[in-house]
Amino acid sequence: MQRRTFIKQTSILTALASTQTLASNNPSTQFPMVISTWKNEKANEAAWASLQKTGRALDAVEAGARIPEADPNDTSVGYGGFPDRDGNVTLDACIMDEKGNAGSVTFLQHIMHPISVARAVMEKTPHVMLSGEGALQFALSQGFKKENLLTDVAKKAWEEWKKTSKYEPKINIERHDTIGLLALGTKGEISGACTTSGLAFKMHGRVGDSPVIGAAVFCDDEVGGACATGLGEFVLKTLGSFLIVELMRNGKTPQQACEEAIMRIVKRYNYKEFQIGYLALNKKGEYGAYSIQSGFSYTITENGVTKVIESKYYMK
Ligand code: SD4
Repeated sequence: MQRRTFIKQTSILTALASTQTLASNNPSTQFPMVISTWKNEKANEAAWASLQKTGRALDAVEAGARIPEADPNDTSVGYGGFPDRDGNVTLDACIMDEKGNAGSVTFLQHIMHPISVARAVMEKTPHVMLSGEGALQFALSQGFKKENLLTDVAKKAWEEWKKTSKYEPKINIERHDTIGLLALGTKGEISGACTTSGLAFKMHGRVGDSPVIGAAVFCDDEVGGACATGLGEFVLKTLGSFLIVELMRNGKTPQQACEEAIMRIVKRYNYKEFQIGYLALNKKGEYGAYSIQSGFSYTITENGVTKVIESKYYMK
C-alpha cells in the first residue's frame, strides 16, 4: 500500500473510531448518518458507502443523489424522468455543505447527473445557481456528456397524457420520488442535496423548489439541515427548509420544526389538494419528518443499517 493511501485510510479509520466513542459517550449524538426522502434504500446505501470511503457528508449526499438520477425506472429524477408538456426532460438540483457553500442548477437538459453539476457550480464558479442553456454549457465545459434522458416509457406516458393534456399536479397519487438527502459525516458535519425532474408534464420553463437553497434544502452546521419534497410551489412560497432550520435553531426538535413548517402551509393554502413532505436532521443525529397527506416515507441509514419509515402526517 502506498504511504499516502495508508495514511489516508488510517485517518479515516481513526475518525470512524472517534465517532463511535463520541456516540457512546453521548447517546444522543449519532453520526455518521444518512436520511433521504421516500423509499430510497439504494441511494442511502451509496451514500453510506461513500461515508466509509471519505467520511464526508457532502460526498455522501452527492453519491446518494446520483443513484435515482441514473435509474431509468425512477420517473421523477434524472434519466427516465417524465418530461414537461412539450416532451423535454428538464432537471433541477442543489447541494449545500457544512460551511454554507451552495450550488445549484435549474432547467438543465441532457445531463444525467445534475447534482454533480450543482456541486461543480459550487466548487468551481463564483456563483450559486446556473440555469438552462448556461448550465448546460458549463456542464459540457466540465466534461459532462450530453445524453438523451427521455426513455421510451417516459415518452409513452407523455404521449398518453397529451391525449387529454389535463394538468393536475397530484403528488403522491402519481408516483413521485424526488430525492432530498441529509447526511452527517464522520466529523458530525451536515450537508444536504436534492435532485428532480420536477412535476410531470409541467409548463416548459417551470422550475420548482428543488434547486432553491432555503426551499428544498438548507443546512447550517450550528444547527442541522432540512429538505423537502412535494408540490414545489408551496415549498417556495414558505421557504420551508430554511424555516425548519431556523425553528431548530430556536429550540424546536426536528419533528416539531417539520410540523410547524407544514402548519404554515396548512393555515394559508388549500392544502387538501397536494402533498408536501419535510425531513429534518439536527447535529445530534435526531431527525423528524412530517407531511400534509399520508403516504410520505423516508429512508434512514444509521450504523450501516437502512430502513424505510412512514412519516407522520397532518390530514387524518
Ligand atoms: C418539484 N418538489 O419540482 C418537486 C417535486 C417533488 O416528489 O418533490 N416530487 O416541485
